[in-house]
Amino acid sequence: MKLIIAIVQDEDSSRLISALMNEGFSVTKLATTGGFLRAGNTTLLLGVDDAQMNAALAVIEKICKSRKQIAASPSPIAGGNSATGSYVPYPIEVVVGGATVFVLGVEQFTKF
Ligand code: 2BA
Repeated sequence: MKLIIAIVQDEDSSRLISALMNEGFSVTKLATTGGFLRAGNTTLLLGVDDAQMNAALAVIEKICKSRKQIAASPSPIAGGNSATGSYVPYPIEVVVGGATVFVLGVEQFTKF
C-alpha cells in the first residue's frame, strides 16, 4: 500500500476530490498553507493499493492545472534593513502547481 500526499490549489480541490471518489478512492482533505506564498492550498491524503497508485496519480495529473500568481517577494532588496526586518516587497510572478505529490510506502494500515 502507498500513501499519496498531494498538495493542490484550492481551485482544483473540489473537482479533484469528486473525480477521485468517482474512481473509488478514499480521500482526506486538509486545509494547508504554502510556505512561500503564505496562501491557502489543499493537501489530500490517499491510501491506495500498489496496483491503484498509477490510476490515482493519473486523476491528479488530469485535474490539476498550473496557474501563474503574482506574489509579494518575501526577500530583502538592496536598501532593506535586515536587522529591523524593514523589507520593501516587490511583485514577482510564480507558476503554482498543478500538484506537488509525495508517495510513501505504508508499513501498516489498520482501521479500529
Ligand atoms: P508555496 O510554498 O506557497 O509555493 C507556491 C509556489 O511558489 C511554488 O509552486 C513555486 O512555484 C514558488 N516557490 C516556492 N518556493 C519558492 C522559492 N523559494 N523561490 C521561488 N519560488 C518559490 P509549487 O512548486 O507548485 O508548490 C505549490 C505548493 O506545494 C507550495 O506552496 C507548498 O505548499 C507545496 N510544496 C511544493 N514543494 C514542496 C516540498 N518540496 N515540500 C513541501 N511542500 C511543498
